[in-house]
Amino acid sequence: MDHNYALYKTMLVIRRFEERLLAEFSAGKLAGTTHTYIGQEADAAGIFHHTDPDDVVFSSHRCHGHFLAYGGDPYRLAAELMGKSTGLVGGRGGSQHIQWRNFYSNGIQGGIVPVATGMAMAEKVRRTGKIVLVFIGDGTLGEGAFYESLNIASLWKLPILFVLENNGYAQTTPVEKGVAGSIAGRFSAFGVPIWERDTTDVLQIASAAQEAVGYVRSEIGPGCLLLKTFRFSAHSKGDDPRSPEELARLRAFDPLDLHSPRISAAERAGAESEVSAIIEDAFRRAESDSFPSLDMTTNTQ
Ligand SMILES: Cc1ncc(C[n+]2csc(CCOP(=O)(O)OP(=O)(O)O)c2C)c(N)n1
Ligand SMILES: [Mg+2]
Repeated sequence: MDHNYALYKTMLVIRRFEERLLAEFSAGKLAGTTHTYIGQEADAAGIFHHTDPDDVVFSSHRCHGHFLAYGGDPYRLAAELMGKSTGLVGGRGGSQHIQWRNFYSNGIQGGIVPVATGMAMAEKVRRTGKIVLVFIGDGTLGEGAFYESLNIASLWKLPILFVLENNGYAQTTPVEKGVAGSIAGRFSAFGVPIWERDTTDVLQIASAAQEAVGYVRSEIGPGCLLLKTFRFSAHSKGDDPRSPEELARLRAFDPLDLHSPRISAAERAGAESEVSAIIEDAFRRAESDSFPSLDMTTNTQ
């Protein structure tokens, strides 16, 4: 598949999945909460364009986009979000706690970082050639375990790529009010090299990811991919202190709009209809599936 088309389609799958998810919530079809990746699609699409299928991934509360770009099935994710037995973890994990192949997510901010660091050590000891990617947000820089992990990862030269997606907010707190000093400085203090990009252009993110992933895989040590991005939707479903004007201004950074001129109008239309069929099928099948048994002693998967 053409490089530009593949990147566009990955971003479109994420965008349409998340839009549909918000619509399902508004229609009262889903319980709990969710955090969507709308606006940040170029990060996941660009990064997973240059990873290996067996690499290990740790994601956070905002995991759907990472999971879909990793190659996860939208139907199994939709079923998980609906609490169905066909979901990724039998409907028990919901939006933030999913697992499939080497993909793991956990909603406790920073909680995944030491676990990911330990997994990187395991991959190094077993000489598998796999690397670990761990995604965190700007608001997670306040978690102490993150710095302990950076220290160990650097000392022991572990194959882990820290991906920091700085979307400017931790829920409703702007980054300037929560993070002192320089973000890059927090990595360089531990001797971790940084690939920093202030763009939502998927091609630029993909090329930075290719370099960073190559460095980490070469067994020299950990790396950091430091990406500036923008979330267009609320933190979860309705909590957004930003004005309509600010949200409108952000649309200039829409990664799909930036990338779409690189493919033809026919390709754009083709991607739209293919993706819309995938999303429709995912949610329709998930909705008709059954809920797991409430008997906790049985394995529902
Ligand atoms: C230890 C912990 N504290 C608080 C929360 C509640 N919480 C969930 S996401 C979030 C903000 C996260 O901000 P950031 O790391 O920037 O990620 P983003 O939501 O912007 O993707 C908060 C406070 C949590 N999940 N875990
Ligand atoms: Mg943030």
